[in-house]
Amino acid sequence: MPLHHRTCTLCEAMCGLTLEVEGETVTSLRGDREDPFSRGFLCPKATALPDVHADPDRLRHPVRRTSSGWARVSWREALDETAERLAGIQESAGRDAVAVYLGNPSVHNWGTVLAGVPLVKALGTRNRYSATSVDQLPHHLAALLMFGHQLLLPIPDVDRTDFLLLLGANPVVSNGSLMTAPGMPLRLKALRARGGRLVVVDPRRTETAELADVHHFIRPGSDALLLLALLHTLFAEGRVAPGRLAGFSDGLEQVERMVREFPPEGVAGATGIAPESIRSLARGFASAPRAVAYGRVGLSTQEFGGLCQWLLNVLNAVTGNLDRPGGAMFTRPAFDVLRGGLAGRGHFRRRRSRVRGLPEFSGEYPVAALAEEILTPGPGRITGLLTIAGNPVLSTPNGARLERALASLDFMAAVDFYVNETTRHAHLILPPTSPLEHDHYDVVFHLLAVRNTAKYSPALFAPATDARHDWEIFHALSARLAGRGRLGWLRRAGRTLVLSLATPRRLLDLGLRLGPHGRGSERRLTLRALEAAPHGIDLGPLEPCLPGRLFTPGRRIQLAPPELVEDVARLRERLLGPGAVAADGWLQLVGRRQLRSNNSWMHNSQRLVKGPERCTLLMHPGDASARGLRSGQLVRVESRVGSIPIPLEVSEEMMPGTVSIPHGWGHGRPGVQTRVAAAHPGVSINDLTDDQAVDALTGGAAFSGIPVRVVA
Ligand SMILES: Nc1nc2c(c(=O)[nH]1)N[C@H]1C(S)=C(S)[C@@H](COP(=O)(O)OP(=O)(O)OC[C@H]3O[C@@H](n4cnc5c(=O)[nH]c(N)nc54)[C@H](O)[C@@H]3O)O[C@H]1N2
Ligand SMILES: Nc1nc2c(c(=O)[nH]1)N[C@H]1C(S)=C(S)[C@@H](COP(=O)(O)OP(=O)(O)OC[C@H]3O[C@@H](n4cnc5c(=O)[nH]c(N)nc54)[C@H](O)[C@@H]3O)O[C@H]1N2
Ligand code: SF4
Ligand SMILES: [Mo]
Repeated sequence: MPLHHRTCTLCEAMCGLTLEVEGETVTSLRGDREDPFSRGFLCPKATALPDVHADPDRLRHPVRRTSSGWARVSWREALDETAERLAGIQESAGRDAVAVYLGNPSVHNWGTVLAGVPLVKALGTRNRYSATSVDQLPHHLAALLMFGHQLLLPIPDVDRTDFLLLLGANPVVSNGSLMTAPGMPLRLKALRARGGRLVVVDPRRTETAELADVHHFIRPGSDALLLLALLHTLFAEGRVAPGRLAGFSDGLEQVERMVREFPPEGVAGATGIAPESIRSLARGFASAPRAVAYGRVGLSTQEFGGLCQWLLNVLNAVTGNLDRPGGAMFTRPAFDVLRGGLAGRGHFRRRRSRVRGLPEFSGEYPVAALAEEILTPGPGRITGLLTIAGNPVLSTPNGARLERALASLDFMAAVDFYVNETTRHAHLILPPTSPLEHDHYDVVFHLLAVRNTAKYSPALFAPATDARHDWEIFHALSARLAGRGRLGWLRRAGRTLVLSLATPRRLLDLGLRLGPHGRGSERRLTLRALEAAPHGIDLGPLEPCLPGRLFTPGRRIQLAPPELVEDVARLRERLLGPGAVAADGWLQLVGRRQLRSNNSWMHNSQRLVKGPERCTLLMHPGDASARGLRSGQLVRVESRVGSIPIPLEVSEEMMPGTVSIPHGWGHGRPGVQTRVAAAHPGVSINDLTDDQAVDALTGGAAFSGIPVRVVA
């Protein structure tokens, strides 16, 4: 039986898989040992790829919501009606009356990445939203302001470092994020085995913290103070040594002045970390030959997420660890969207959202504003919505309010293959092919990988008759909108011709040829060469590339961008000011991820949900006994916006005063058509998180540290 090799598209790790099939059934799935990057590693979630493909609940043709349930409609009807209704709303109420939301899997699918731009342009709305503002927005802001391009993200060189400082990340479970590195557990063990140090800062003693030399509990939302105190210590003890970076960096003195007022003693109370521990962490980091600090979801989705990602970059830079092996490095992917202006550099605060005045970032508003933009009357109100590969009812703050808003829309369409908590509100659902039915190349994650590699995966199964790929759905909608006068250039150039030329395959081949390993290089990489190497091609370790790769004027690193420096006053006021002490009896809520879940859409695989109930509230024994609560008991958790019942799991893992709930659960809502998930519903943490709690700088959701009460 021929073996099929492909990249797993479920999370960011890009593991190579080897599959065997009989007819339409996958009979075996294992890690591909010959994949030069993942070398056989895979996690239990990979089995969900065949499960999703075979899932009887997966939609295989467009459907319309009717009073008696979902009814099949033809593609022509579904596409015509979607384009007509969206355009109709825009023609009567203005372009911004239609909003679009792009969810996480859209970055794992080359079709949505490459064909999404013309569609969003054809819609021409300012009401663009995505999962970015509940995820990695602060990384893009820091990259834009410091390095001049929103996608020039520094990646921790885990395989060569001697000291890894991890804050608000749990890569043993998540397998890494903005750090594509298949087999993170093995890579962390290898770091320890070569004598390197791993330090984890997290309000929970996570699976990653279990592998660490040192773990520090930290009060949720206070990491920016810790980072300022680390920088303070480095300056105070003369340990600042940016090395060659000094020649092309601005703002070092400003940073020095700014951190003066944050000695470790001044932040110990707010962070919960002792001054001596902060000093010793700073010393260990600065004296390691190669060190890197990295923070992920727990840092990005907090009230000072913007400050955190900036200060992490500064910490790496002032210790000379930016752009050097073993530090934080930049990639040179074979398909380099940073070259030739394919991806815009980005912009910030060009305008503000209508109701709350939250800032745009690169043309998107924060999704925490979506519900109010639908519910608040007046000119510019959203009455039509297109969602693509997302489930914002479960994944964005105050999902219950968003759900009420969705129910009030004049028209909603979704490009998705499940009737989930969000898409059940759509009038029409347009389902794309399954992940095994289309070719794949990681346009995004090669850009974020700890090593330069390239791999092309052909489709495993031919698409079912009458099935459409995401990009075909997008092209069909774009063409219909262009026909109504949108994208004048597209109409003039002949829309069918242009769109039929711009297939993902053609764009990839062109991108590879124009890329750093293409035409102008020795390797002369093409799509055909990739197709001849089914396990993927190794393109070598990350290499220093600054200042050449900077996009700032004069190619200089901006260590102290004014927008970020100004925000320090807000931090000081909020966390060190008089009102900073939490009221008695309140706990701080944080989230967590689980090995056999992937955001909200992996719970319809029986293999992944079996076993004991996983959607539980973790609480420290001291907090449980103070409330007379015990493990296994059903408790009620209440926040400003909502209240949910959930089983309690008492655990020493938690920092006293904090509790944790995994996100992505809550499938008990009526009308959801995922039968396995509905039998293991859990509850949604985002029925507790607050749409009003955002990082005022970026508008990103502040999930970390939501105040809650817990009662029997
Ligand atoms: N409280 C709290 N909330 C969080 C987080 C947290 O840590 N805590 N994490 C946040 C993060 S990091 C993220 S990324 C978001 C995720 O939030 P979202 O992106 O809104 O939601 P997902 O759960 O990823 O939903 C993915 C949907 O895409 C569909 N899908 C899968 N593959 C494809 C495809 O190829 N094409 C199309 N068209 N559809 C597809 C699935 O059927 C599913 O319905 O959640 C965020 N929400
Ligand atoms: N198995 C699995 N893997 C996944 C996903 C999944 O759902 N399941 N989702 C994928 C996605 S979309 C993403 S974005 C990545 C995310 O990847 P990670 O960021 O590595 O994943 P999380 O488990 O959310 O880790 C966040 C950590 O931050 C901690 N934390 C919360 N608040 C704070 C705080 O204020 N300060 C500090 N220092 N820590 C805090 C939490 O306790 C948690 O341990 O994972 C990806 N991989
Ligand atoms: S770690 Fe991520 S990419 Fe690797 S097998 Fe698991 S889900 Fe797939
Ligand atoms: Mo994410």
